[in-house]
Parts: sequence; C-alpha cells; structure tokens
Amino acid sequence: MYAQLRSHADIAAAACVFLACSSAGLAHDHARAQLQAGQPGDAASPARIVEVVATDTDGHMSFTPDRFVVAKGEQVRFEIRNAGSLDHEFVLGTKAENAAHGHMMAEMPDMKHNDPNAVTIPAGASASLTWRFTRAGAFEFACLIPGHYESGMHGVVNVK
Ligand SMILES: [Cu+2]
Repeated sequence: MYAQLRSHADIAAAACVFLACSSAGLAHDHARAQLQAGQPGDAASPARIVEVVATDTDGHMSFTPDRFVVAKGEQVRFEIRNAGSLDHEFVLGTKAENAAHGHMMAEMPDMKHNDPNAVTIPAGASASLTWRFTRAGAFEFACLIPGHYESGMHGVVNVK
C-alpha cells in the first residue's frame, strides 16, 4: 500500500516538472480554485512595483521586507531577487492555502512553479509576479520548499 502511494506521488512530481505544475493533480487544482487573495495581474496595465529580496544566510531564510500594505483593487508587480545560495519560490495565497500547498510540497519536493500566484527563483536570479489584490484581508507570501517556511521564509500582505 505504501509503495503504491509513493509511486503515485513520484508520477505526479514528474508530471509537475514537465508541465510546470499546470496538471499536477486534483489536489493542486483544488488549491488554485480556492485562491482567495485576488486574481492574476495584467502585465499591460499599470502596477505598483514592490521589490523583495530573498536570502538564506546561516540557516535563516527570509524575505526583505516581509510586510506590505496594499490598497484593495491595487495591482502589484513583485520583483523578487534571490540573493541566496539556494533556489527559492514566492507563493501568494492565504495562510491556509500556503499551509495546504506546503504539505503537498513535502510529498513532491521537486515541484516547480509557474502559476499566476507562484514563481520559482533560482539562486542568484530574479523573477517577477504581477497580482491584483481584489479582496481585503491578510494574505501571505511564502517559500514552500520543504524547510524554508519553517526557517523564516514568509511574509504578510495586508490588503485594505
Ligand atoms: Cu526558499
């Protein structure tokens, strides 16, 4: 039984890498369908630029800054620079969505993201993500690579 489950997870992980997570299985689609933080941005319309730096020195991982206030309806273009020596990712969602996604990442640690609300940033590289925050509330951005969230890699977006 265990072996069978394990191989399912492996197959899903392989599909995930090839298809950039667009068909990583029902669990992932479900997580996306529940996305509460807003909607994918439109690169053609104006956006407020927010620069974020990811670091991973001495076992402490973080995003700087790790707190933003955004106006409801505002479109933000996050420009994330990975100044660390490890690959990181930036995933937007509610705390609950990120926790659920984190559990899935623990099962499929090689999962790569190219979703509207998530981007993988290789060590030394930069990436951007444009998002429109259409709902008020506290949302989270986090790196869900196993162990990174626990090491401090998360922050808060307050939408007012
Ligand atoms: Cu990370």
